[in-house]
Formats: sequence, structure tokens, C-alpha cells
Amino acid sequence: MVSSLNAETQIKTWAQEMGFLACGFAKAEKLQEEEINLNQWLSKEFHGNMQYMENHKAMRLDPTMLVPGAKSVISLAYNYFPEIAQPQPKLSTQNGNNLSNNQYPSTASDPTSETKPLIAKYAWGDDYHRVIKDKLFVLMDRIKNQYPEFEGRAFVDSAPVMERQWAVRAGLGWIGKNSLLLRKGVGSFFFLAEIISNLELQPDTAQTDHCGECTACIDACPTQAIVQAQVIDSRRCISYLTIEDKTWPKVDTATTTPSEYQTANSEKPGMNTQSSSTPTQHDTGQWAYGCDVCQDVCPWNRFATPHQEPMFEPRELVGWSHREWKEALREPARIKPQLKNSPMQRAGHPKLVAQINLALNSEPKT
Ligand code: B12
Ligand code: SF4
Ligand code: SF4
Repeated sequence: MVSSLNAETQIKTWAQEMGFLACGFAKAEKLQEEEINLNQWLSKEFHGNMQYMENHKAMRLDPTMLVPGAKSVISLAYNYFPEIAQPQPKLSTQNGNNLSNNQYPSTASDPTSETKPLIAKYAWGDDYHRVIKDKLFVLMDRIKNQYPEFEGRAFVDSAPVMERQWAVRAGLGWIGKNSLLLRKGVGSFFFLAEIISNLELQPDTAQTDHCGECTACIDACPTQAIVQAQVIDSRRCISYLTIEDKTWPKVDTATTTPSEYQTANSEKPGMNTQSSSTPTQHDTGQWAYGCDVCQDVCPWNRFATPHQEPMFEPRELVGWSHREWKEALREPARIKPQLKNSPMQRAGHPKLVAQINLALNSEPKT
């Protein structure tokens, strides 16, 4: 049946039916201003050892080089905000002041509960790359059925695409001071994805910035990784250290206590744990995989509502107590099945185990 809706409304309706939180369109063209910022970011080595961020720069800045004939970027958001909360560490500002209660969103639960490894919410369920890509393929089939001239390619955090910049242009939200895409009335706990296509679609209007005078994310970041509004020095970011940096933690922590760990690292050239430029294990604290602090404190995330995606339901390990983790570490066969199809596999098993040990030995911040 041929629909009477125009292509833009039709695609947005399908996206909504398929569970996407938002969908918008941008003209596929070179990102001019972003080029300067990307170059600055790379020249300051804020990407650490994420070598892939240096690659394919021309494609990263210009979707028509990635997908020849591209006319539009269809930008989509998919919610991953969970219904339940893991106990969070007590958050404090850079000055050591505890954040007032009204700076805790509804997700941040009892800060005094026993120490357990914290896992970023995005990684609680099945790997989003697969889950969302499958949905994008279904959406592309529907578009193709109705618009046979349609050609396109689907992306989810998997290619040189500046996803947040496209989401801004497509009117999905604005880039917060924590550098994440925020959406009014929603927050930031969603993934971004794109279909780069040859369809000419009417671009949406970019939203204005609604951070205002707020600096909660900058103040709460445990490692001062937000070096200025919207700019992350990945080398300091717990998310980078615990997911991307294959040289972190620096020693085999499986048998090392936090104080031994500090001593071992301070003896290594270039790894003075007291240095202001290198985060210490105390900074990663209870975070064993990823970090949500700059999102948990964001007032816009008080509006987050739980996702409806069965594949993002949390694995058992998210709820393990301190004791259960200790038992699992003595019996690694218990951990492996928990990691099947999990985004946490990105860290690799030995790195993950080392980080779990660190987290178990860390004191909740007071
Ligand atoms: C590399 C990367 C990281 C790195 C670097 C983070 C970063 N902010 O760049 C690390 C490993 C630290 C990371 C962590 C996380 N990530 Co990440 N990451 C990416 C990835 C693959 C590329 C991002 C990128 O291009 N960075 C390069 C910089 C230069 O880009 P940029 O920040 O947009 O650059 C702008 C600003 O820095 C600014 N800027 C730079 N210099 C200057 C200078 C001045 C003067 C000014 C004014 C501005 C400015 O302008 C730049 C361009 O316009 C994207 C997926 C993708 N392909 O886009 C996911 C992505 C951004 N990550 C995502 C997520 C979920 C996370 C985490 C929340 C995961 C977690 N819980 O642990 C954390 C959040 C940390 C944080 N606060 O950013 C989501 C974000 C969804 C959203 N709502 O925004 C994405 C989009 C993946 C996805 N498909 O959903 N990530
Ligand atoms: S993810 Fe954590 S460490 Fe990284 S910028 Fe946000 S609060 Fe800081
Ligand atoms: S915490 Fe405040 S400054 Fe940071 S992203 Fe949220 S609204 Fe913007």
C-alpha cells in the first residue's frame, strides 16, 4: 500500500514504531567547523592510544566520501536507560564537596551500599551494535519497499562517522558540557545510529543548547577529564581507561592490593600515580567498566524513562554483591557465560578481571 505521508514523516513514523526514541534528518555534506575542533582534539592527543580516531579523517568529516552519492544523514537515537539502578559511589565535586541531593538523578541509588564493581549502564545487556544494526536493516527494508530508489548504509558506533554532530544537525538535541548528546525531556542515556542515504530529505532544525549555567558534569567528573565544556581528554576519562586503554591497569592487579598497585606504578617511568596528568586507580574507584558519573549528575537525566528493549535487560552480574564477585573471580568459568554477546567483551577478559579486582578493593568515595 502506498502511503500518503511524505518521506520524512513516513520514515519518522516507522522509526518510532520500531522503538527509536528520535529520528531526524541532516544534509550529507562536509563538516567544516568540526574539522578544526577534531584536528585540535587529535593534536592535543586527547584520543590517547585510540589510533583509529586518527584514521579515515576525510571520511569522518564527509559522509559523501564514506557513502558515495549520499544526500542525507538519517540520525536515530535508541534508549538504554535501565529500570533498576546499581548502587552508585557517593559523588563529590572537585572541591571535595558532596553534591546536594537534588543533584542526584533518580538512577543514583544508595551511595553507602557495599563496594561492588560498577558497570556503565550502556553495557548491562546485549551488545548494542548488533541489536540496533538489526533494527536499522529492518528500517532500511521498509524504506526501500516504499521508495525503490533508496540506497543507504547503516552505522552504529562502527565507522568514521561523527555521530553526535549529525544528531545535532538532525535536530535530535544539543551537545552538553559532558560532550554527550542531550535531548530535552529525555537526557542522554541513548545510543546514536545513522543511515546515510541517497534520498534527499528535508533537514530538521538544530536545537538550542540547554545546559545554561550548569557545570554539574564538569564538577563531578572524578578524574577532571572534561577539560573544557564539550571537550574530553580521553586519557583521563574512566570510560577510556576501563574500555579502550589496553595498557590499563598498569600491573597485574589480580593479586595486588590498591596500595601495592600505587607503589608498583609510581616506580614505573612516566607512571607516577601522584602526577596530576595521570589518573590513579583511586580515580577509577568502583568503576570496573565504563563510567556514568557525568550523566548521572546531569539534571536532564532526571527525565530519563526506562527502555523497552528485552535485549538490554541486565545480566545477572550487574546485580552481584561483593561476595558473589569474589566467588566468581575464584571460579572464572562463572564470569565467561555472563559476557556472551556483551559489550564488555571489548575490554578483553584479563583487563576486565584486573579492573574488577581494583573496583572490589576500592573504597566508596565519601
Ligand atoms: C571515541 C569515543 C569515545 C572516547 C572519547 C569521548 C569523546 N567525547 O570524544 C571515550 C572512550 C572517552 C568515550 C567515552 C564514552 N562514550 Co563514546 N564514543 C566515541 C566515538 C567512537 C567517537 C567520538 C568522537 O568522534 N570523538 C572525537 C571528538 C573530537 O569528537 P567530539 O567530542 O564530537 O568533538 C567535538 C568537541 O570535542 C568539540 N571540541 C573539540 N575541541 C574543541 C575546542 C573548542 C575550543 C571547542 C569549543 C569545542 C571543541 O568540538 C568537536 C567537534 O565539533 C563515538 C561514536 C562515533 N562514531 O561518533 C562514541 C559515543 C560518543 N560514545 C558514547 C557513549 C555512550 C560513551 C560513554 C557514555 C560510555 C560510558 N558510559 O562509559 C562515555 C562518555 C564519556 C564522555 N563524557 O564523552 C555514545 C554517546 C551517545 C550520546 N547520547 O551522546 C556514542 C555516540 C556512541 C553511540 N553510537 O551511541 N567515547
Ligand atoms: S565518563 Fe566519567 S571520567 Fe569520563 S568524563 Fe564522564 S565523569 Fe569523567
Ligand atoms: S550536567 Fe549540566 S552542564 Fe553537564 S551536560 Fe548536563 S546540563 Fe549540561
